Amino acid sequence: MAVLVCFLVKGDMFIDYVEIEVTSGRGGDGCVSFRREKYVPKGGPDGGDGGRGGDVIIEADENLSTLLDYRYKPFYKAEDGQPGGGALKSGHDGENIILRVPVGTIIKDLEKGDVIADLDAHGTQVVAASGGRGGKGNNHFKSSTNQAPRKATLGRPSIRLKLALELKLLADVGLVGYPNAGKSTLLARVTAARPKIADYPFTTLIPNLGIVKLHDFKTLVMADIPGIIDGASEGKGLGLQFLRHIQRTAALLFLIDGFASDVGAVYDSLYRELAEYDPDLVNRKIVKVINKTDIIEPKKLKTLQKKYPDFMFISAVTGEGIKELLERLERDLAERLK
Ligand SMILES: Nc1nc2c(ncn2[C@@H]2O[C@H](COP(=O)(O)OP(=O)(O)OP(=O)(O)O)[C@@H](O)[C@H]2O)c(=O)[nH]1
Ligand SMILES: [Mg+2]
Repeated sequence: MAVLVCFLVKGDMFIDYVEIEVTSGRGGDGCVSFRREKYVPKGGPDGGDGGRGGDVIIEADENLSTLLDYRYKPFYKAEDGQPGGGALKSGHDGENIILRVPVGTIIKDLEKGDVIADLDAHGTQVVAASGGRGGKGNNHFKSSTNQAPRKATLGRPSIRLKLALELKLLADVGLVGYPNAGKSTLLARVTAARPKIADYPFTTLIPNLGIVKLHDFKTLVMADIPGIIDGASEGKGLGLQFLRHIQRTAALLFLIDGFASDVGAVYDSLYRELAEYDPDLVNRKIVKVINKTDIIEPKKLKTLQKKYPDFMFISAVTGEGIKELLERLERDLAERLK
């Protein structure tokens, strides 16, 4: 896991969605042939069967971290089966092809809109397009009334599919918050990731991952995603498309700018947007955090702390409260981090 994420964080390009076209192999045709031997004028039928076409298989591989390669090479075809031959010779089966994708890749049939597979463990496979069966040789069609059948069947056709490959990041904790709340600053503070940080909304346009080092060499993966605003579930701002990256995190960290005029209202609206997108999202550990304590007047800070006893208070810039926050995450995720 650690290797996978390091690569992602360091890579300058992050590809999480590609469309490809795959074609399975066609089945080889059955053969029409008759035995020819010396002194046997009318040999029986000996046409062999066609070979099976190759499958297109997709397999999750923990050594991969991006779908980048598929962007450069979007077409894949498995080998066709060979036709059958005389003397009952079967045609060779076409070779399967195996496309390797990172663990956490979801495969969709673009035409039907169905999810074909959700490859969430190393080594899991799906046959995306099966090869065509081989045709039968005329040997199969011999009967008492027809000793010399001229019939054989054709191999079954190949299957061509347009697929979408979509990679969900596998993170333990997802940061959610309004733009400018300080999510990327927090990620940079607690991990080696260096996301772009700036004093304007929507600085983060693609998700960033970082590894947080905890006690006893334990680590957790934190995902920083673009800011969410009111109405995001109806497509406002950058919309909620990035939420799919935190669909599998064990915990969500709601980060709220302590300067917000109404911290409670910000929390409620973030919660609502997420619940509208997917009720399951808010059905997990939620850690509520107020950021930027360094620029909140001490008196106002005290009032906030009293008013929101279930929130943690931090400054991603000075590091205040960060140790406690990490300890809290370690406790909350103890089961998962074992
Ligand atoms: N004073 C102070 N400023 C902070 C703190 N955390 C973040 N900031 C500032 O707030 C601004 C926004 O920070 P970012 O980390 O880019 O915010 P973000 O939530 O990632 O924003 P988006 O990517 O746009 O969603 C930057 O100018 C940061 O320097 C903090 O604890 N204290
Ligand atoms: Mg950001």
